[in-house]
Amino acid sequence: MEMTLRWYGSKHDSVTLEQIRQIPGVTGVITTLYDSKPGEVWSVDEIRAMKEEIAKAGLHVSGIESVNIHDAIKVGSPDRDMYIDHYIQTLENLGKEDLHLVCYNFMPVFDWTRSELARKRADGSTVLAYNQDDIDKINPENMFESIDSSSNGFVLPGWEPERMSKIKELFAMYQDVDSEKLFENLKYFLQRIMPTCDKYDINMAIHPDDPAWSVFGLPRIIINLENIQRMMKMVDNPHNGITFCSGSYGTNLANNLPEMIRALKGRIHFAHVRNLKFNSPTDFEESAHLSSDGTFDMFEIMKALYDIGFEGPIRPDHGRMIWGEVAMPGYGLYDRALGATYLNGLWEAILKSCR
Ligand code: DNO
Repeated sequence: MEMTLRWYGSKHDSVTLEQIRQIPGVTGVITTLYDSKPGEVWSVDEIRAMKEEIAKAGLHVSGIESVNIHDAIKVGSPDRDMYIDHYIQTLENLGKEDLHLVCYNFMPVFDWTRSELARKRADGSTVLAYNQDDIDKINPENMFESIDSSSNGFVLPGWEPERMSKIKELFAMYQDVDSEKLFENLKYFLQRIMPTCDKYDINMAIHPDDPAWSVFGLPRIIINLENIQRMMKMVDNPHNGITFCSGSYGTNLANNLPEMIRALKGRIHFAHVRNLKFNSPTDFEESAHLSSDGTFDMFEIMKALYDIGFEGPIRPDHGRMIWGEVAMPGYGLYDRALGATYLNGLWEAILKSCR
């Protein structure tokens, strides 16, 4: 495995490449073209410039998170083929630039969802948190006003003001899209892109829906082992794989994370590893990565990845806000650096004890 950190680009991230370079054991970054919109073609020049900037800092691009999918593809509207053509062109350009990992998601309207961006914990740190009762009180069509104001002006992906102005339209687009239809549209998309993935050896790594159940009445399908297996079988190609995100699959306590990892051998192309602390099955907060601070046994998760021979990039996932840092919720430097170091420590211990 390779330890990496997600980086939002020099224009948007408070964390610098120089800082990332100084985290022991982190050699790559996971990034994207943050100013591109879903449906746009990424040019070779833009991809090359991104790679060069990162290489100058002594790091490399380990994978793209994300090449986002246009809603037309998710709902299967008549113009989807044009957007899939654009996606294929972007994949080709990434392949030509020797980039071989693409994380994406197939969540309708929103990406990951939390009800609080800065819940205060006993030690004074703040964390992202989710409470179903709070979510149930939100009318998605007014949700921009509903989100808590303690987040220094940051919003979750998918909740940007420019999208919020179109929210009614977005919900209307998904009106006739249930889980079956979403599966069908995902299959159509994957079938069309696989020849390009084969040609350039690009691993597609779908990110789970977070939380792993339907939110605001919208269908969510990438939520458990059964559905992942269905997705892999319907387009049975090793390039059709997943991002194993412990914090997303872990939102549903019925998901046994180490067991899932073992069952998905060969199809996990990327791993997001973090912990959650549950206060009830529908109220959780994003704890420190350490096993004892949350609900998951992080050793067992790393051990399962080791046992399946996982060789892809791992990134510590959302971190707490600590030591007075002001950054995008979940994506500050300090706690993610602690997370990377802890995960590297677990990995070293596993490697040495399994020799
Ligand atoms: C959350 C992230 C997700 C992920 C996308 C992938 O922190 O893991 O936003 O990047 O769902 O497309």
